[in-house]
Amino acid sequence: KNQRPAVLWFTGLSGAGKSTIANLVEKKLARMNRHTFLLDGDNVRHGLNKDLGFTDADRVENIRRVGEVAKLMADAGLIVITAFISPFRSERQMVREMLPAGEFVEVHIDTTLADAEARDVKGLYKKAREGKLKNFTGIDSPYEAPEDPEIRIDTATMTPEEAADHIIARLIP
Ligand code: GGZ
Repeated sequence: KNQRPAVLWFTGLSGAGKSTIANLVEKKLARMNRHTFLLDGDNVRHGLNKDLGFTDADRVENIRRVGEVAKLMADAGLIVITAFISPFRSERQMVREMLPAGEFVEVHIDTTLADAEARDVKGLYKKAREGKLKNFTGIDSPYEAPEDPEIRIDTATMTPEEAADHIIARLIP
């Protein structure tokens, strides 16, 4: 099937639902016979980027490498979906500028810190509050929300299913 390459760049706090929604988007696009690849912490931070932690410099390098891989895959014609916190505006801008105009689609999975912390699926916020986990995004490391993302998902008013459908409708009008 003819498809326009794109990089759907998810950004948002830990626990916002980036991975859940990204997985749904990928599954739905596959059903539409689109060729996709999902890059996330599970397949990148354990392999290509296993030398990197969560200092500011390591996060920037994490995102730089993910951006370069996403670019290669988009050059091969894929719809690439990435699910990383990517907390800094400047690093997301760096990836945007790596790609041909229009290919980078910033998707803000917008949740309040209070909501993410209340859910705390993995208990990481609790650990961060107790000082057992340093440089945790939203606690003692910043999250710079996008000012003008192509797509904004308000997790308080949309289910993951609705979010995925909305993203796909915006991508493939
Ligand atoms: C933020 C951390 C940290 C710290 C471990 N800060 O909710 P999760 O568990 O599954 O997703 C988070 C993931 C974030 O990795 P990214 O590669 O997306 O981050 S970045 O884009 O900033 O490079 C969280 C876990 O790793 N995790 N320590 N200190 N998240």
